[in-house]
Amino acid sequence: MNAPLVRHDWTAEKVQALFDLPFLELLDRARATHKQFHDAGKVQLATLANIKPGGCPEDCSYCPQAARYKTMKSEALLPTEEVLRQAQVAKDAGASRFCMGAAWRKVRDGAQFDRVVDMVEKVNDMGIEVCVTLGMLKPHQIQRLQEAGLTAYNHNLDTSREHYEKIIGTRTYDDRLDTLQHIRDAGVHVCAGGIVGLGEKVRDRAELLATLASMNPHPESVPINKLVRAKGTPLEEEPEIDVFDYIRTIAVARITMPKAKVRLAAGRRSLSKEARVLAFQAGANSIFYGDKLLTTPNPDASEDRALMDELGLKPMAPQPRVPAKAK
Ligand code: SAM
Ligand code: DTB
Ligand code: SF4
Repeated sequence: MNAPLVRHDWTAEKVQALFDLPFLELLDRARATHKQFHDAGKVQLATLANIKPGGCPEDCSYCPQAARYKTMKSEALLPTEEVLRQAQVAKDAGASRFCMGAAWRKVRDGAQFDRVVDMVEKVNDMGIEVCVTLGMLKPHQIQRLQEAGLTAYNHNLDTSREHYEKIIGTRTYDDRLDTLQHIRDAGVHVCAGGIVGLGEKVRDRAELLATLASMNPHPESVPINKLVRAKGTPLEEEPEIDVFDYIRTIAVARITMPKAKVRLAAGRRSLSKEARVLAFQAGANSIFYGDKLLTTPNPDASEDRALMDELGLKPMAPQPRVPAKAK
């Protein structure tokens, strides 16, 4: 077995070759990489909060928060006190990262963004990592979030460039890449991953991971979502993918981006206990923790704690990019 290395010269062909490995061989390589670069006894627990639910003008075919599918009502930006209350609950439950999501196409300067910047500062002052996902943004906007103490910004590429246009028509792959570059340039950690089960081919998964793994440096976290087939969205009836195909994607993300936190993200509820264990074995070292994702259910926190106890896995301690301000 070749020694695992951090490389940035990945091509879709080289990544596809990993997907083509016999399953157990792939798992062995991913586990070896995981153990070389991480404490394999630790899992990052990241709790999600939907701070601005629904009403999004985009047409992402998978997303129940797109206004056009009339799947839910649009709600206002949550009051800051409510968000801070949720962050405290997450911290007390053992989460090391608090991720706030808004169903926005892009960030607009103004009172609402000012409030999000304030939330970031206050959550960071609680001594936990803070992440937001607010859609596309410009350099001066990520700069403000950076100064407020933001640890990471989540912005997913979702799939390959080619498959992307079958899933989203209201923005381009290059729009996504531009935002990722602004995040990197501002010195905020990049959280970027994708979704499997969008009707894509294995080749599309290889292209997505090759794009992420060609970045230098690699994204610090890589969420691998399994499509949650939300009622009322165009992908509601999309066939469920084979669980091993999902695990393979995690393993390949681990091998190609050895230092990243690879997150077993949306769709975990559809996995058996055994499949969740396989995902950890394939190199996942982060999960969304808490009973709800943004609009859909996640495994109960108590169920996750029980599984972690059974496997001897411990939660990672928070490592905010900016230390909390002294009171
Ligand atoms: N509006 C912002 C954006 O799109 O960047 C932030 C929130 S959006 C809900 C964050 C990510 O959640 C999407 O990029 C997508 O990868 C993921 N996501 C949304 N709906 C999903 C679903 N039904 N199943 C799996 N992942 C989903
Ligand atoms: C990510 O990659 N997955 C999260 C988070 N980043 C923001 C969102 C998953 C959403 C799943 C569908 C829902 O609950 O609405
Ligand atoms: Fe809007 Fe984000 Fe949902 Fe797309 S994924 S519809 S941008 S909230």
